[in-house]
Formats: sequence, structure tokens, C-alpha cells
Amino acid sequence: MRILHTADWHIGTRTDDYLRLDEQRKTCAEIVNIANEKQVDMVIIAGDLYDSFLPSADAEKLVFDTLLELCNDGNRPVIVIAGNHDDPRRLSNAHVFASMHNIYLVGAMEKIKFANLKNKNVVPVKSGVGHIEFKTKAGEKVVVATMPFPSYYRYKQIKKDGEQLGDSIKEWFKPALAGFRKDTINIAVSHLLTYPVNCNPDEFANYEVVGGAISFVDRENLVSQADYTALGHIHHQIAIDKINHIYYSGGTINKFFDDVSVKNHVLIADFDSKHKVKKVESVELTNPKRLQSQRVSSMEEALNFLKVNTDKLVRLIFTDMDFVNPQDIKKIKREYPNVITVSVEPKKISDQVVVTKKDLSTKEIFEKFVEHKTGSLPEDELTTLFLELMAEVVYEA
Ligand SMILES: [Mn+2]
Repeated sequence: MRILHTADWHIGTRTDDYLRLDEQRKTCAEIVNIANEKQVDMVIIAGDLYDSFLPSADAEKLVFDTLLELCNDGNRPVIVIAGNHDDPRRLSNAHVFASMHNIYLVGAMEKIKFANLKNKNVVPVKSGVGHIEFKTKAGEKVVVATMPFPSYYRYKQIKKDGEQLGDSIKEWFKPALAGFRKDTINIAVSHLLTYPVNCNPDEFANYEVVGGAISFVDRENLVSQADYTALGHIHHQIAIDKINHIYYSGGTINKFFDDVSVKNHVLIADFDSKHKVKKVESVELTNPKRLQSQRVSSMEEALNFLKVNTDKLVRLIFTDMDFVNPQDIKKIKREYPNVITVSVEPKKISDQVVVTKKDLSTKEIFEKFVEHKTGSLPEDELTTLFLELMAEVVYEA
């Protein structure tokens, strides 16, 4: 049994105002090719299929076309869960049609419905709340336990006093994990942040900013009896736990200019006859663009940079120029369609000390706000409560 694990496609996304759909079309085709060439038996997409709750018609078409190709005429199950960017209901609305093609669009923790498929390489045989079991022609059995993006809001629950999200997630995941058996290959799928993660401290600091420490799920809670855990949400490929096989596949697009060094991959996991992971292979995607933000102080410098960076998407920032000729900018945009943003910084801004909200932590912003309104700093208790609430809001967002 061989699975392909991918996540965070963010179909329909833009960088600044630049629509990335053409690039995503190529990446989707590349993923289909990999699945075919590697003769993958099953595909798992661990959330954030779309970039927004209301994807464009073009984004939806690309997703439907790609899922249909991936399922290989119903021979290869494709399991998709909702990420925080997906509207769980909108995603699962198409399940009623998708399931006839061996495609499963899971938005919520409910019983996964399947069609009666026959004479296909891998067919669904039974299901329950959050899980589904498949059987291959060779007789291998696979159970996939799904947990779409978990938040109190999505699971229609009110956070109780002293309750940790991580503990609740463990409870919510239970009915899905109940599908696992000793005689099956057991695969868990979710879209969340977990710790500890095996990445450099700078990256980890970024994740903490995104999720707030309160929103991280202890990886111990994910281990359970899964032979492989396919995660989404973090756009870098990370092996959280190589012994228990907990992986983030990473995304398939670089959305931000600070992602410059990130490469995109899918993961391919092979299971042996004893249901254990035999090998996990990372396959790099060649179509996602690299992004670079470049500061230049003259037109000559800009052109020299652009001549050797035609393969990247570029944000050009002119510094130390009193006046940039709009004709020159037009010319750059015409000759270098990969330049997606041009901006001009007023001279000497670097000499001034400007403190913006970007330089402050959420705690500092809150304290400054309370001090401004009341004349004194907030009590520690109030700050803690505020940060807890913020962490949940940010996590959901
Ligand atoms: Mn994402």
C-alpha cells in the first residue's frame, strides 16, 4: 500500500493582488503525474484545499478537475479534510457526487458516507463517525481517521473554564480513531498545530505567533494507534515524529515573500504487509514559484536583479529615490511580468524611529491600549484572559 500525502493547496490564492491560479494549475497537474508515476494507491489532502470560504468558480473547477484525475476512474481513493481556510459545509456539499468517484470530502466529524463501488483497485467497505475503511484488490485493509480543522466554533462547543483545546481535540478525535484495528493500516489525518516540532527556533517562534501557544496540540495526543499521521496547516514539510510517523507534508505554494527559502513537496509513504511504514519519500514539486522581495536604489540595480531572476515572483521596493518615473515602472511591468508589486519608499524613512504595531507583541499592544484608555497598565489576570481569547480567535481565523 502506497499513499500520497499533501496539504495546504490554497487554490485561488493571491499574493498581493496577483492571482496564482495558472501556477496552481501546473502544480495540480504535477501532483497527478506523481500519483500516476509512483502508482499511488490512495491520496490524502490534509486541509486548506481552497484559500477562502468562498472560492471562485475557476478555483472550484481546478479542484474538481484535479480530484477527478487523482481518483483514476475511481480506482484510487482521495480523502480530503477541511482546513481552517475551507468552509467545512461548502467543501462537503460536493461529497454526495464525489463519493461515487471514490473521493471523500470531509468537512465535519460525522459518519462518512460511501458508494457501493465494485471492480476498483481500492474500495470502501465500511465507515463510521470520522473514519472509513478501504480494501485493496490484494486484500490489504486501510482505515483512515479524519479530523477536519478543530476549533470550539467548528465543533459547536463552548470552551469550559480551565479547558485546554488540546484536551478537547483528543476527545473530538476519539470516534474517528475508534475505527482503527490491529489488522488494518491505520492512517490519521488532521489540520492543526502540534508540539514539540522538529524545526529551528525561528520557525517555531513564527508558528507560536500564528497559533498562540494555547492552540498547540501535544503530539502525544496524535500518536494513538496510527501507523501514519498526515497533517496540514504548517506550510513547511516537517517530520514531527519519525518514529511514530507524524508528518506535515508542507504546502504546494509559497504565499508570502518571507517564504523565500521554502521548497514544496508531497510525501509518499509505503506500508509493508505488517501494516507498518516501510519508507517515507519526499518528492519535490518543481512548479511552485519562489518569491523574493528586493530593495533597489536605482533603475539600473533593478534591471540587473530582474535579468537574473526571471523565474521568481518579485516584489520590487525602490529606496533612496526621490522620484521614480512612472514610465520606467510601466516598462518594468511590461518586460518582466514576474514583477508583481512595485513600491517606492520615501527617502530617509530609515532614519526615523517608527514603532508600528508590527513591532509589538499582542501583549504589548493590549497593555498600551489599556494604559491609553485608563491611564494605568492592566492587571496580569486581565492580560492573560485577553491573550487566551485572542489565541482562540487567531487560531480560528
Ligand atoms: Mn494553510
